[in-house]
Amino acid sequence: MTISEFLKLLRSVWFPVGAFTVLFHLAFGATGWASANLLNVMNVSATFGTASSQHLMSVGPGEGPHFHPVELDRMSRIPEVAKDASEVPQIPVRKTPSRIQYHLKVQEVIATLADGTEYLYWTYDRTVPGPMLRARVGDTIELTLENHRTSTHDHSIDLHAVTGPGGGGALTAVKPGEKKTMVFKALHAGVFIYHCATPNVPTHITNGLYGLIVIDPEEGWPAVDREFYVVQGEVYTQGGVGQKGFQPFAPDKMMAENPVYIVLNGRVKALTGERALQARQGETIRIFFGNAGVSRIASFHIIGEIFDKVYPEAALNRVNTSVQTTLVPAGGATVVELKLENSGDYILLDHAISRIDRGAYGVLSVSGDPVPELLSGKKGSGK
Ligand SMILES: [Cu+2]
Repeated sequence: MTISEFLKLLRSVWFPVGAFTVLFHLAFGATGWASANLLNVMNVSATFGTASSQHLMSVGPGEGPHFHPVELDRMSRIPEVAKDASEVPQIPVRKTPSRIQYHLKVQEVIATLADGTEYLYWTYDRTVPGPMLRARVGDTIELTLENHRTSTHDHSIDLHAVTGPGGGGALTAVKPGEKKTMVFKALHAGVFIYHCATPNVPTHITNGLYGLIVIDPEEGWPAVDREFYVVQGEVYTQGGVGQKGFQPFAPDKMMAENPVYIVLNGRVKALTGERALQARQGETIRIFFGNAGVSRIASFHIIGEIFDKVYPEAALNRVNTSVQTTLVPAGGATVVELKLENSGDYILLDHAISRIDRGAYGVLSVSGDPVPELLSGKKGSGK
């Protein structure tokens, strides 16, 4: 064998393995997503399928998008998966950092997605989004992640508030029935998405494994009367919008970035009726708003209101004033503050407004009296 033949042979062996290893480590860090071993990475470049599961062609890290037939009788059903927007933890303003403990449990559950439509959600603590976590900048957070024994998949958590490989994803990778604890320090104040980082990552996120962690600045936030917690997410079902019955996950629609539903707090109408955001005229409110993606950018807007303040991308060094609509990237968040001068119902939505027909809306209900100086006239008879 000549030297050039030897080098050729070496390249042919090294390239598929070595190049993938290098790219994978560059993209995700040596330990991030470490549970996705190299064999998995290489296997996904082939399409394969069985009667029980179908994997899509993928060049992503780890297992490709796929779904398993759901054994409906074996999964737990819960009456409500939507997170109540008023469930915002409050922590006192402190002069010094502290140590905070959180315990989250991943559980896969069947719940209502829309009227007459059910979906198998993967949840942190049985709600979508998962609980809002909160700490102060400089705090040390001890986070335990537990995976319910009935889970059909491994799970994990990557918090965008973490500084370190994978955002903690590899340190919290748990098999069904396991739990693991990681400790991290919050270096940056702001509002950060957290999500499952177990391959196939977009599948785990879109199924419901996401939420927000708020890291309060040292001096705290400006005083408001109420705070709310809203996260936009996408759901990819095999049936089209409004199709009744249990709807399995549709990996092909996710790959095509064509969500069937786009929802606020987990399901269609999660923030309407008795579950609307409730406030009183004259109050000032703050909304922590996140976008879990997995494909679309959100254009957050409240019909009939103007954001007095927006912290763009939830960055705290800059405040924009008098904003109508603010962009929230996939995997990002924003903070808006507004004084409620008038009363009535205000629709919050993604103002890529065709999405309201996919569920991307909720209601802010403000009790009080109409203010004719702000808006007056006679309702028309038209529809
Ligand atoms: Cu997961």
